[in-house]
Amino acid sequence: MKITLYYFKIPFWRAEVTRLSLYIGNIPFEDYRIEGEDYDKFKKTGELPNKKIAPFKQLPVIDVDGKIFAQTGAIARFCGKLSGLYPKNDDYKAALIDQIIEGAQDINYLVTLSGRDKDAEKKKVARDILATRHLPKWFQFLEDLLKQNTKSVYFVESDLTIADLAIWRLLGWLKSGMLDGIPTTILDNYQNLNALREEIYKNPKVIKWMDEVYGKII
Ligand SMILES: N[C@@H](CCC(=O)N[C@@H](CS)C(=O)NCC(=O)O)C(=O)O
Repeated sequence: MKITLYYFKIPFWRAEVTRLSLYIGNIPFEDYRIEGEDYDKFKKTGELPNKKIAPFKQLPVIDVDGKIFAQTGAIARFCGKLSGLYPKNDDYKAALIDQIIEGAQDINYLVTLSGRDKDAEKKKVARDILATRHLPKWFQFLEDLLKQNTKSVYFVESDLTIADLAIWRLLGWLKSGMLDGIPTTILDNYQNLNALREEIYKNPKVIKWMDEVYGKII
């Protein structure tokens, strides 16, 4: 199977969940990072470097043996099944993982909306609401789900899944300080979310990936 994942040149959760899942599962893939002329062409027309058009003119998109498809969750699930980080024959476990990925989408959407206003004052108000109301509410939902799983620090049963990788990367972005109005202390009160983050940062394959690809822990 020949796999090429197309995404921008950043370690954002939408692509990183799949990149890491494939890497952890020792599944070979091309990690195509769109930049420069590829980026300009993609932005104008939605054309990918393989000459196909991205179905929603958004990334990530994956090419599997010449067939392409998009959407973060669909790609992460497909690759999670290959890498062993998403079940093939356990619909309930799959749904428990799906709800986390869908939750990540909801959180991402709230962040996007809060950054849309061109007016600086209005954007500041939106970010204040995000930091003090929306994110704490969603973090608590995730915290409670982690607490309910008594088998491990992960979201579902005993082992790492794509749900953990997605949230780990999403949270890294939210507490990075890159987002105006979102303090780096935003996660300080969530013991289980922090335990999850620490566990993933200790994963030898995650450490190796970051070292090889980014030359540092991010
Ligand atoms: N629902 C899509 C959203 C993907 C998305 O928003 N991708 C962004 C980059 S993170 C993008 O391609 N933006 C360019 C655009 O929308 O023009 C998914 O789950 O993958």
